[in-house]
Amino acid sequence: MKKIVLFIFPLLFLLTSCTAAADIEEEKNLVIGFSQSGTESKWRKKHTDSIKTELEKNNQVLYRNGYMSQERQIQDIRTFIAYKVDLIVFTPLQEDGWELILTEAKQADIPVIVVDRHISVSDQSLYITHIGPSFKAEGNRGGLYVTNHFADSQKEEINILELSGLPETSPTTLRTEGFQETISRDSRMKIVDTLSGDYIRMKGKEQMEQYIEEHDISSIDVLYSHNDEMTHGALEALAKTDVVPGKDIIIVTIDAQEDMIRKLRAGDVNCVVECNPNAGWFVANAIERYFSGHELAHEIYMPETVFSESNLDTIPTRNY
Ligand code: GZL
Repeated sequence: MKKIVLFIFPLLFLLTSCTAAADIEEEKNLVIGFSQSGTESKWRKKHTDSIKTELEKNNQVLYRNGYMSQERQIQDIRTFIAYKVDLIVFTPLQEDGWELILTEAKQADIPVIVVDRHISVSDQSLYITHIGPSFKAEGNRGGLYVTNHFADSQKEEINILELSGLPETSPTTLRTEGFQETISRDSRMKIVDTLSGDYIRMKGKEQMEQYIEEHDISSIDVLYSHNDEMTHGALEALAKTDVVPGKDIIIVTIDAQEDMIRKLRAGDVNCVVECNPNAGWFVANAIERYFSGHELAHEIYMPETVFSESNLDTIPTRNY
């Protein structure tokens, strides 16, 4: 009798622990297709790493880089559908043009999570949630820095040059909208020109060099740049002039890459608005809740802040 107990008990233990391990293993077997829009900035690379690292803890991730091509992203998503993935995570390059491919995903009964930039679709059921920053609030924070900076200035006119990101994307549209909304409280402030750098350093530099050639840069009081990569390009262009960045021209930039925080500490720029790239936890949490049967909010905002000379000592290490 004793021998039987000695034999059965360990067998039962082995079977139950195998079942538990299988359950845990089962949780690991979600196959997720992740389509990223590109690798244009250190911010974007951190965004990709954050999502991949977090999802790969418990899932298999098929990652595709769209190289800033919507056509490639559409092909990538079609590949995920052919593979019958459990869920698709994608960061759209631009706002429009996703209706058809997302309808294909819906017809294949594959849920989609949109991360970072927004999409414009008539059927909101084509994605289960959007996770990202409040781009309008980022613009508001940049505008607030500028209005506070000039609050006691005797200047009668305050000329602002805007260096905007990729057209027809929600960060570009909303960063302009938020900034405009805030500076409109000071009638002296005016965006006298808007350049487009597509969020790319070299293009930001080229646009700024051309502007400097064709205009009197000394008449510009503020540069409002939609991302740090383009700001680096603009600073390279300004270095060839006698304009002192951070002093002759107040510079507001968005993302908060480590290399831009160094420029803030050096006084070369004045305000760095954070755009949080660490979407990984938010995406993984949304997936876990979705597959546990929870209803997801259609918009999940990520926390962000703003850095300037007033809080230099509290800026966390950026890791991007
Ligand atoms: C904003 C993101 C922007 C970043 C840029 O969330 O879409 O795209 O601000 C990146 O650095 O190119």
